[in-house]
Order: sequence, then C-alpha cells, then structure tokens
Amino acid sequence: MQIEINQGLIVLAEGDITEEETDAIVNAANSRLRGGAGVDGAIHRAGGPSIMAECRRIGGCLTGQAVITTGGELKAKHVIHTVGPVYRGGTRGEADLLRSAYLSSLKLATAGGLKSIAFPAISTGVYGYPLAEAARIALATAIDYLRDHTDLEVVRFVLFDRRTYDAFAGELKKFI
Ligand code: AR6
Repeated sequence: MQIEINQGLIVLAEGDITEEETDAIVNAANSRLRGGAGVDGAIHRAGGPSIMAECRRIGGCLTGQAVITTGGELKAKHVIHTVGPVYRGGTRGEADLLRSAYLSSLKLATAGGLKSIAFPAISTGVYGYPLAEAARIALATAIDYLRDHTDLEVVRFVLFDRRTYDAFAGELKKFI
C-alpha cells in the first residue's frame, strides 16, 4: 500500500528491513547503542562490525533522538539509530517521544541529503507500545514531514509480520 504526499511517497511493505535498498534504514535502538534483540540485533548481524564500532564512538543516544552511522555491509548506505520510548501506560510522554524518534530520524536523513528512508515499527516490540497508536503516530509524523520537505522522496515502513502491516494499513487508510 502507498500514498503520495506532495512529491513524496509513503510506502508500507511487509518484510525484513535489513534487505532494504533505501539510502538509510532506521534501527530501533536502545540509549546505550550497544545492540540488543529484535530489529537492532538483526541490523547489527546483517551489517557487520563497522556499525557497532561507530556506535561505540558516538557513545549513546537519548530517547526520542537519533544518530547516523555507516550501513556497513548492508545494501542501505546508512543506519539511523533512534531510541523510542518504553511504553509505561501512556502517561509518561510516550507519544511525544515516539513522534520525536521518527522526526529526529527524518531530519537526519534530509540533513544528509538522503532521498529515501525505511523505518521499522519503533517501540512496538520489546518496548511494548500499543500497535495501532504507534502506527498512527509513525504515519502522521511522516505525512506531516513530507508535506513540508519535498527533498525526501520515499518513506518506507517495513513491517516484520502481517499483524504489524495490517495495523499500519488500517491507520494509513484514515489519512486518505
Ligand atoms: N525487520 C523489520 N522489522 C523487524 C525486524 C526486521 N528484521 N526484526 C524485528 N522487527 P523491537 P523496540 C520488528 O523489539 O520495541 C532491542 O533489544 C518487530 O517485530 O526490535 O523499539 C533494542 O536494543 C517490531 O514490530 O524494537 C532495544 O533495547 C519492531 O521491529 C529494544 O529492543 C520493533 O521491535 C527496542 O525495542
């Protein structure tokens, strides 16, 4: 499923983000940038040790912010590591922090002159964010960003399973 915003595209796909050929893929990292389970583990396994070497030099990343490294052996040239919030009931600023994680990643992409970026469903795995609400925030943030930034051409959401894809598709339909 895809929609056009301005001159840009928002695309939903089901799959493994480590296979993406976008200029950057986004990692759902932790604030120490030391790797972990889920998509973080998959990206470091597929991309090789140069990504972790750069993460160690950077040192860390606050929740809601993002940093950029090489893509190592991935097809993507860069990995943007962002840290989504741990969901603790929704009253600890989680929505603002999740929005900020997406926005910080998008800003790094345009600051680096990148044309395409692929996101996983940040915070919806280990960090426990309710899926439909996380999808709505992810899509609203990307749509708003493309309305203001014509230099970014493609924002892909690469969703690991059918349940996550369906949640994003259900929310995206509400924006059409
Ligand atoms: N491609 C795309 N999506 C994936 C992949 C993949 N290869 N693998 C998993 N997902 P999670 P979080 C999906 O837990 O909730 C790590 O330990 C997964 O199905 O990876 O932000 C970090 O180090 C889910 O939909 O990230 C942090 O400590 C989504 O990616 C913590 O987990 C996010 O799930 C971050 O937790």
